[in-house]
This record gives sequence, structure tokens and C-alpha cells, in this order.
Amino acid sequence: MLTRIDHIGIACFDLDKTVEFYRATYGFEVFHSEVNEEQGVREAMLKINDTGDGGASYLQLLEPTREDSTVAKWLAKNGEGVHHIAFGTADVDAQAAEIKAKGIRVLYEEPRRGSMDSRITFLHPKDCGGVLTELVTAAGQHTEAAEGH
Ligand code: MC0
Repeated sequence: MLTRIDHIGIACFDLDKTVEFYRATYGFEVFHSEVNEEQGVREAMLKINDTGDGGASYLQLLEPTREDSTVAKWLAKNGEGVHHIAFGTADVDAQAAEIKAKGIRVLYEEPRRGSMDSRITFLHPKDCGGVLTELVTAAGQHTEAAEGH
């Protein structure tokens, strides 16, 4: 089951400047920041609210760390803006399998490491109405309900 919008990923050229925009305009503060070398991004998570499933919803601001990263490629083509949407689930493996069985391309064979030690995978935007879609299980959110998988 998908139980929350985990985050909305927003691609930007200058992370510090974008963080400042969200702080000055809306009052959102950085909850967490990190570099994810595998994904080629430096990112800031701005927490919006906790959610009823034990998780939370965030804005995820993304700056590329290298020119061959997916975000750099996307920025060169589209400029700054919404890059992807992420749905939260207690069991990313089961969700990915279920969605794959519907004929939608799941980009990773096995979920990879996402922000704050979450486990993530992506669905191909061409199979999702033009929206790059991520599935996320937050660290510590892999519940008993998911133990069967
Ligand atoms: C590419 N396309 C998109 C898109 N990226 N459409 C909507 N939203 C996006 N973000 C479209 C392109 O416009 C193109 O359409 C087609 O998909 C193929 O794209 P491409 O530019 O030729 O690039 P590919 O095929 O090499 O790669 C696209 C793909 C890739 C989605 C497979 O970007 C990918 O693997 N993304 C998942 C990983 C990722 O994005 N990581 C960064 C966030 P046309 O019509 O021109 O053919 S990391 C993150 O978010 C982590 C840290 C976290 O949440 O914790």
C-alpha cells in the first residue's frame, strides 16, 4: 500500500540559493542534507509534516554533483522545476513487484539507498504519464506487515 506523498523532488542549479528561497518565502527549514554519490546529487530535505503512517512528507531539493548525473541531464533539457514525485510505503519491494506486474517499468532490480537511509526505486516516466515516480520505504518503516516479503 502507498500511504503518503513522501516527497516532491525539485531540481535546481544552486542548492544554497534554493534552500534560501524556500526559507524566506515559506519559512521551511532544512531537516536533513546529504550528498548521494550514487545518484549524483546534493540534496536538502525540508520537512512539511508528519503523516499518519509513521512517516513524513518533504520537499527534496536536488543539485547535481556531476555532469553525467540524471538530474544534470534533466536540468540541461528542462531548466529548474519539479523533477519527480515519491510515494511512501512500508514495503518498497512488494509495491515495486505489484506495479511491475502491471507492465510498468521499474528501474532498479533491487531498491537502492535513498535519502536518510531510505530504500528507493523508480518507475519509468514514460509509463507514468510523463511523471518520474519514486517508491520509498523510510529507514525504520519496514513494518511487521512487510515481513512476509
Ligand atoms: C527523463 N525523462 C523524464 C524525466 N527524466 N520525464 C519526466 N521526468 C523526469 N524526471 C524523459 C526524457 O524527457 C525523455 O523523454 C525520456 O524520459 C528519456 O530520458 P533521457 O533524458 O534520454 O534519459 P535516460 O533515458 O538516460 O534516463 C531517464 C531515466 C533516468 C528516467 C531512466 O533519469 C533515471 O534513471 N532516473 C531515476 C534516478 C534519478 O532520477 N535520480 C535522481 C534523483 P523524450 O520524450 O525526450 O524521449 S535521486 C533521489 O531522488 C534520491 C536521492 C532520493 O529520493 O532519496
